[in-house]
Amino acid sequence: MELDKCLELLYRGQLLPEVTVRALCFKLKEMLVRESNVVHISTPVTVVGDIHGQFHDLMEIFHIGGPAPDTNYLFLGDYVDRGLYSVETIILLVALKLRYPRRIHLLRGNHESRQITQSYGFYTECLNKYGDGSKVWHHLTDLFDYLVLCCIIDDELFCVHGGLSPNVQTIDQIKIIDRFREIPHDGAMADLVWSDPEELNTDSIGHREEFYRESSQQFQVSPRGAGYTFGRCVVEKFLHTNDMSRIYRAHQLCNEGYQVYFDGLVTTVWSAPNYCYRCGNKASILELYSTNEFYFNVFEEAPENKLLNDNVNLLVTNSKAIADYFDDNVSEPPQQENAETDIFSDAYQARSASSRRVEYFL
Ligand SMILES: [Mn+2]
Repeated sequence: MELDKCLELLYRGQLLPEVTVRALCFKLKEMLVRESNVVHISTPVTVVGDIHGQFHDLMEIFHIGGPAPDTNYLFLGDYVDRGLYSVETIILLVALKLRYPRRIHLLRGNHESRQITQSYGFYTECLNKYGDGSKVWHHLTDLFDYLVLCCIIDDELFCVHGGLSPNVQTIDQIKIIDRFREIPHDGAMADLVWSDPEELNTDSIGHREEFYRESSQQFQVSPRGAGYTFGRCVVEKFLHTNDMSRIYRAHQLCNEGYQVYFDGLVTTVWSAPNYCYRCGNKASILELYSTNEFYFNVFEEAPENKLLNDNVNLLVTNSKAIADYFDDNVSEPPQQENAETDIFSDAYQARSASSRRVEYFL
């Protein structure tokens, strides 16, 4: 299928046939295998944080940020899981990367992983939209192994999904990681996609807590169970060692759409408004015009999500309605009835996905 024809269908939120998805993934792997773990790009570029399958909000991003390829985009990862349209979201981004390889850049997030996607919705969504026998999830998760880990803008802005690692002092150490694999549980590659900055709460610090202050600025075990939290000292040392000025990353929900740490040395960009259709947060994209000129373009959820919410609310408040709505001859054991009121459960996502009509186009 012609790439432009694919894009036309994908922009409308339609699914491509499995054979086309396989071909797109194969082509993109061919392209990405030649890329370094760390790609270098220049401003102007618009930086996008987590999307998590919120396809309508991705459309909103192109609306407010400008369409590709008129606007250059750097996506910081976490395209899949949580939202209801991970498949549509990731395949559109794959096609855009193939069509405009120098204007679209896709980093790997911690959710671009076989293990994580089996727990947070993407695996189930693939099976529900393409059928139990389909290999779409395999094609896409195999592709994830090829995504690059970091990006450097104008030789001084370091971009990564999560953050820094005690195993990484220099950019060259990132460049020698063997990234063509599942995200490991620990080590440099895991830390880059899992870690978080942690700002010291100066209000609560007294002289007796000097020891705490010192240690909290170093790497600490992360409450996430993977990666580390890291403080200002770690950031300053990394930036100085590598002659860079700032770090941009995603990976953490921000109520205002972005969050600035350490007087601007680290910034989180979050691009999933009303995350999971219930968090009520704003989202942003970061428009970088040059190294020191930028604008956080803050936005709220797409109107289509509101309709989705209304449906979800209606459904979760009326179990009879759920039964009728999902009247698709799938009998569920009664003990699972509670699961469907949690719209984030795999059971709910599976039923929701299977209730939508899947259309195939050649
Ligand atoms: Mn993440």
